[in-house]
Amino acid sequence: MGSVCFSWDVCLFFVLINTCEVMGNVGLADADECSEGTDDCHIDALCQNTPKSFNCICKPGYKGDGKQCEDMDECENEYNGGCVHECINIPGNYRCTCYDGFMLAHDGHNCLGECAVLLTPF
Ligand SMILES: [Ca+2]
Repeated sequence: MGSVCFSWDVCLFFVLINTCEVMGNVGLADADECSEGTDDCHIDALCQNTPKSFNCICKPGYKGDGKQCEDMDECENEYNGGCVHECINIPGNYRCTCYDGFMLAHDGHNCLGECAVLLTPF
């Protein structure tokens, strides 16, 4: 049985093709930076693997470009975060609280007065 190669030139040609294919595959192979932990997303960002790259997206409640994310202060706006009484900013979220004697409604924003107590004559 003779060699597969008929001449050195042909042999070299196939070696080059193979090398190119191997290198090409390495170049095209996608590394999942997110699962490898080589991404540089912020701790409060979500890493999203894409072909040849990855995206960093700030988690809900955070603002930024993904490399830098900071908590949004939902209470800072003119609507007081939509809270009827008090708004408390917390990392990645916010919550409403009510003055003494009031209960937070199921919608998490309104406050329900205790009518029974308020209407009781002295
Ligand atoms: Ca917040």
